[in-house]
Amino acid sequence: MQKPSDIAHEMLVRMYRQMSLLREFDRRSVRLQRAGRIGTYPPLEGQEACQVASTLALRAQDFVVPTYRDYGAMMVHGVPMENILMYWNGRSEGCEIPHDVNVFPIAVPIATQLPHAAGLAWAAKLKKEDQVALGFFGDGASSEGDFHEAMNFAGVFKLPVVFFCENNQYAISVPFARQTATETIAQKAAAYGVTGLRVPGWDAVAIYRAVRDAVSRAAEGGGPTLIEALTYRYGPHTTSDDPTKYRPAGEAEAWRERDALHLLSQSLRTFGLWDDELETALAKEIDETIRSAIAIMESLGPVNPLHLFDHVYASLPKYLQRQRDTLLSELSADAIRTSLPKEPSQ
Ligand SMILES: Cc1ncc(C[n+]2csc(CCOP(=O)(O)OP(=O)(O)O)c2C)c(N)n1
Repeated sequence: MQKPSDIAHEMLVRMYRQMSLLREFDRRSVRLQRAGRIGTYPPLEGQEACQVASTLALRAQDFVVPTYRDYGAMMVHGVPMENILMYWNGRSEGCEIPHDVNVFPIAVPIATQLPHAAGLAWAAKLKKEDQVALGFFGDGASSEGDFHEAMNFAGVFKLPVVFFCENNQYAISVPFARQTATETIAQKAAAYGVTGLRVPGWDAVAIYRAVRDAVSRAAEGGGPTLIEALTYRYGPHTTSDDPTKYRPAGEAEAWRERDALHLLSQSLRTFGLWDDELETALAKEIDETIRSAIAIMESLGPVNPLHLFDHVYASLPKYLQRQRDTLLSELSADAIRTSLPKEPSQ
């Protein structure tokens, strides 16, 4: 890679530091899940550049609209790491976004966040506020109606929104070739009068440039962009599945040969911006950051499953009240009940 003349060196180093933090956070989260210290977890290893470089190209006033795998983007835009751990530990506190942070909560239903991103952009346009929404989605989400509706709406109203597809080649076990008959996802943009482009998901600089340019175009009234980043998740879809059942042997290893983190590290070293001493200091800093986030998450004690019923209705409908009563009696009968906080008397 040539030393970029259009990106500050501090930004390149920041990208590398954030991507390193994210990789280590992800590996430890998988281990926490295996040890029963958090619940099901969707690993992102392989997709660090997609999430970090894209979000670093935003301005603070812009919005990040994530899926369940985009907590890298969420953290870069200001969501504390411990909140992400709390979310995957089943805590409602994990859904809380600090008030001054422009990040939407995690979306688990596929593609529903894309009309939200378009809606945010529409609101910004109507209110004449200089804000762009960056909505993430996977290749699988491009088969959902919500994707097409969001693209159409954004195209018709020329909204300041960037749709960012992390094409990690699989929707759980469904490979890209079974997902769509088109050669790329980026080309679908043409059908909606939207700018479409494809970038290598292993090239953090290319991703940064693509999002930066799309954000300025959107902010200047040039309308939406669909960016497809070619990437790969090295691990399972979530800690609940086994990718060896649906992926050819050696495929993940082949993708590792163009690993985004490794490539960026090599480039920074060639440019004289990184060395072993900085790497050792970074590893120590990352270790402390993650340990502290885990300690905060674990200091909250065991999760109360009855919280499932909180925060949706002011008063529970009868059928949910019945479900809550059933769960409460099952928990009472179970030994686990002894470790739960006492029910407040109503
Ligand atoms: C509306 C809806 N349908 C089905 C599911 C089940 N589901 C969870 S993840 C997933 C695959 C999504 O793949 P993709 O959009 O490529 O994202 P990735 O997980 O690869 O990041 C499916 C079908 C869901 N969560 N929501």
